[in-house]
Amino acid sequence: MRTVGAAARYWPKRRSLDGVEGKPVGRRVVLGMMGTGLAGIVFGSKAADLLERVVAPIASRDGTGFLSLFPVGRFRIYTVTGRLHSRSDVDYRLNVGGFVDSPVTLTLDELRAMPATRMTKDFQCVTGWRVHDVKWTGVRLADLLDKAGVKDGAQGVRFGSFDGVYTETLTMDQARRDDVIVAYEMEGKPVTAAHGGPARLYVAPMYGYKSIKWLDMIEVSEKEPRPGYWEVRGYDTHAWIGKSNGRDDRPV
Ligand SMILES: Nc1nc2c(c(=O)[nH]1)N[C@H]1C(S)=C(S)[C@@H](COP(=O)(O)O)O[C@H]1N2
Ligand SMILES: [Mo]
Repeated sequence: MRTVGAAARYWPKRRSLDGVEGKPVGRRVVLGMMGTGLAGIVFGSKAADLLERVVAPIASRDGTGFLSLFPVGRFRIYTVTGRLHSRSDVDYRLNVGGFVDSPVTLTLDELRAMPATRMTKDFQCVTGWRVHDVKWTGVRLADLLDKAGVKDGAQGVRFGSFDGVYTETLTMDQARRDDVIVAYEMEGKPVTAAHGGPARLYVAPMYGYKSIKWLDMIEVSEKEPRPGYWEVRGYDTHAWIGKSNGRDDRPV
């Protein structure tokens, strides 16, 4: 497909990695995907026209390869697929498996029935924007790992998204921290589709790219897990805020 006009900025040629097609996508296709993804979920079908005029100019890469669709409140919305993804609360399932004694599949109700953790903490993207004092509610990842029973010697945890593309990883020590949760509420409300609901990861001490959206798979690995989506593209796997990616200016 030929790339038209400004679309080249949004979709620069990428190396093909993880089976992801690296083809640039034409403007019409991008808008088509946004029409389905955004208009359907966020605004209702009538907004498709408006989106063509409003979202296209807002969507931009900020020089680091991140595609920001549009700002929502104090956040920017990121999605590497170029569209939003949604799953109803009823259809949502979270699989916890891999190198564990008893793999579990949780519904959203079952996740919500587990002991909840609340915290108010910043969210910071490695590209520089930071949202102060976000209220998070969710379940400690450690509690989910305990539920499935991690086998001795497990090295790390790998995460998958129902966007079908994005992945992330943590070491077992990182995964067991108190400030790493599977979040189902942000700012006192269910995590929206734009923010990766019904449930996303929130890794408080690390840059935003660790906080995978549309989380549906937690897989314990016996070996050191492979780096995630942005990490194979050059970002640090250990993404400590202020102490990674060449940034030491913003300590937590
Ligand atoms: N599935 C998925 N998760 C993702 C991303 C993404 O593109 N896809 N972007 C990451 C990055 S770089 C950031 S900064 C945050 C942005 O979260 P927000 O879109 O809720 O602001 O999500 C992270 N998790
Ligand atoms: Mo980010």
